[in-house]
Amino acid sequence: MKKPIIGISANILKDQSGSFAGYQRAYVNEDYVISVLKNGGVPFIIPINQNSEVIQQQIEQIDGLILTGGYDVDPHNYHEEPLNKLEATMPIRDEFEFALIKLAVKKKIPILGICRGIQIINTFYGGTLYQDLSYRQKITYRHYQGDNPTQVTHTVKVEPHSKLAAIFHKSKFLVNSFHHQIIKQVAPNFTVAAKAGDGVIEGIEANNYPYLIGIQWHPEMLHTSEPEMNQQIFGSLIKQAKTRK
Ligand SMILES: [Mn+2]
Repeated sequence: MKKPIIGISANILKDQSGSFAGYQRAYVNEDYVISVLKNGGVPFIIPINQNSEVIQQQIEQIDGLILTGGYDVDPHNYHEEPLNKLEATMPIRDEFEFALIKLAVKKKIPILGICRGIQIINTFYGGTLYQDLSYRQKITYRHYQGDNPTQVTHTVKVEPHSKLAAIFHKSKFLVNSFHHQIIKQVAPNFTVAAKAGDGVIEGIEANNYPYLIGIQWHPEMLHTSEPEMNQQIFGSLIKQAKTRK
């Protein structure tokens, strides 16, 4: 049986210095590629573009989709003006990923959103975000940890009977955390499946779709330090993608 092809939504990196300062590169962090390879999928990077025919054909190539981390979601997409602590946005990436979700769902392709990925899913389906976690009126953990991506820093509790509970076989564990935005209102027809100990939403899943899951932490960065967690989540996506082959 052929391995399923897992699309990974790309980002655009602008060189900050060197001989190509300002030069734009289409890329993903290699940890996503490694995580797909390690768990039996074929990684397929999907570059940002604005051609609907091209996006349609990109989606036709894949059996599973990973929506990756990156820029803040443009708050206009959830009907807010930019607040002071909003960081860089990239509206063309929002539009591109909205199109990916829309077309992938038509084909019943399983979707895993990571970090920005959970936020773009929630926004696409009508939920809202805190533009910065300081706008939340409660004591909140540090969700943007230092620079060690392989370290786990805060607790996540998984809701019993959720899809995430079945994926992780555990109700409580430590995760890494690299986000300054968080979900405010969960989109209709989605369930909160995981929360940090401070109540911040760390996982959501669609009620009426086989596999449409978002998580706020970065299991792809944990393929060496927390291999079991990495295997459970990417393994579950790839297993679901196989059912489409
Ligand atoms: Mn967090």
